Amino acid sequence: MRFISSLSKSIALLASVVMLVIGSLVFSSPAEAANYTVTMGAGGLAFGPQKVTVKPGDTVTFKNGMLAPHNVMFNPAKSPDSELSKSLSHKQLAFQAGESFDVNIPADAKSGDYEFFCTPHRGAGMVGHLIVK
Ligand SMILES: [Cu+2]
Repeated sequence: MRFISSLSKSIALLASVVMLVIGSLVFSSPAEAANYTVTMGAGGLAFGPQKVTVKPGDTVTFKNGMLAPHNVMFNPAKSPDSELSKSLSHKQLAFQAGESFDVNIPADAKSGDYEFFCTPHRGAGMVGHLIVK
């Protein structure tokens, strides 16, 4: 009986260690969501940087720089997912200095190159790329 009792204690101890290891793996493995900032009107009528690489779950903050107003419209024809392209778009123009808005990349976002532009300055070449890895 004493043997069985100490055996069951050892099993219980082993089980708790296994649970601890599994628990730490589960909670540490998902990469933390990152936040990136893109300036609208960086050194002229341009996004800065013009290319931002993100992972699903990340957030991109678009912030007014110079020569406002700006907005961010994703081009459905130049993206791997036209529906997502539309939902990521921020049609409303930002007029105020330093004004910003966030674009959240959904957890199920399809990877690829999403092209976006600023409506008033598209002709001037204000175009950028969001690369979802
Ligand atoms: Cu603009």
